[in-house]
Amino acid sequence: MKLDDIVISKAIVEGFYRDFVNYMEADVAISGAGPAGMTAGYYLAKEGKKVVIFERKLAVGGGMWGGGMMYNKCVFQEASKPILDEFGVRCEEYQGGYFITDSLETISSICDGTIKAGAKIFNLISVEDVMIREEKVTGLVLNWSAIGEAHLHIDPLTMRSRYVIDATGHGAEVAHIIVRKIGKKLLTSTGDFLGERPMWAEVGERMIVENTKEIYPGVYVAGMASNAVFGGPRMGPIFGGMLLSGKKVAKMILQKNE
Ligand code: 48H
Repeated sequence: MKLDDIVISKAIVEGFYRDFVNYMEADVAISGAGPAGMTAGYYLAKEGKKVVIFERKLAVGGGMWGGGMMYNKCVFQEASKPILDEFGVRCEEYQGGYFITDSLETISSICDGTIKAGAKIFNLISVEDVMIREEKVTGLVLNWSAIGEAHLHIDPLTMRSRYVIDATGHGAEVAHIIVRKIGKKLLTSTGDFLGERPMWAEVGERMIVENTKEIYPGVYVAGMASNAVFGGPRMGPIFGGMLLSGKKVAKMILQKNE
């Protein structure tokens, strides 16, 4: 077989185009492919939902790659171990109930599981706005991350979904967009974004799951963004809460049964 450069190029462009058009309508659109966003995507896709995840960066995995301060180990508490097992991430018990994993194995296994469960991940695409109809978020506004980096004035494209999950980490970007565009209408005590509190692993990990909630009709928050929106502490380099939060948000959306 002789290789044709143009066939290679056409295969890429047409293959991508087909996927992109297909995922312009989905059941659930997730902003951010960190541990929380991918875990949510996995559990939703596993139950047959049409799930798309948009990730700003070239690589998925968010804040997991560097473990703690570039020591590339991740720590998980016992409650999250069944999720690690489900993804096939190997772990070692460091001491009573604390498990350590290799961060690269953790990310690649979660990513592999999520995609194989049926969720589609688009990298290099940023969520820059939301669509709101009758006081409900109905989809996301997307642009190539490189366009933002280059400060080019180029209009975005849109996609529609029944539910949106803000899994953008510390930045809680979707929540910020909502407050910026339509005012203090989040489902928090003040309607505003409450902001992340100082480090406290024990409380931060508990609250991250409690704070995994709907923040505006049609929008849920998961992972670090939950504590940023609802005013919970950061927890440092322990990642079990991110997986538990991703699993919880998937369950909440599945219970809607729509
Ligand atoms: C598309 C976007 C956009 C956007 C951001 O930061 P993440 O890893 O978030 P979580 O919640 O899954 O995990 C948090 C964890 O990594 C962490 O930071 C911890 C535990 N910190 C504790 C502490 O004390 O510091 O992933 C979010 C992802 C990233 O990959 C971003 O690039 C992406 O979202 N993202 N993608 N459009 N507007 N904003």
